[in-house]
Amino acid sequence: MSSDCIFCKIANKELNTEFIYEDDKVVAFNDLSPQAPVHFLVIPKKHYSSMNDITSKEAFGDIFSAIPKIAEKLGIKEYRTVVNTGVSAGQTVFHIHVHVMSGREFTWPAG
Ligand code: DGP
Repeated sequence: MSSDCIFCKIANKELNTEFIYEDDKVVAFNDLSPQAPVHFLVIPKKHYSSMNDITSKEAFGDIFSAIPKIAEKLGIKEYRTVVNTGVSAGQTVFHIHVHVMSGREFTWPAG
């Protein structure tokens, strides 16, 4: 837990954010600034500032194994996953999170 981290506060249930999924390792909630009709974030409960701080396979497994379960719960079969790592890549919240977006067409490469 990092005391000044907004996503730690969310994971710790300090901000009354509604979870669309929770297990013992991760939580998922809708993005405040959705970029698609479906846009949620999956975060580990444990604080890692970014992808670069994750050293265990388990952490990735916890995050990514939750995604298809959430997708099934929401009834989505096609979606884009994005992890921004570092300021130049668009990371604004320094607690690793996976964006999951669906419900529209996506272009490639992403801008
Ligand atoms: P990124 O730019 O990859 O670091 O994405 C951060 C995302 O987090 C951005 O899409 C907006 C979202 N976000 C920031 N603060 C909050 C918050 O307090 N609640 C929710 N639900 N989402 C937030």
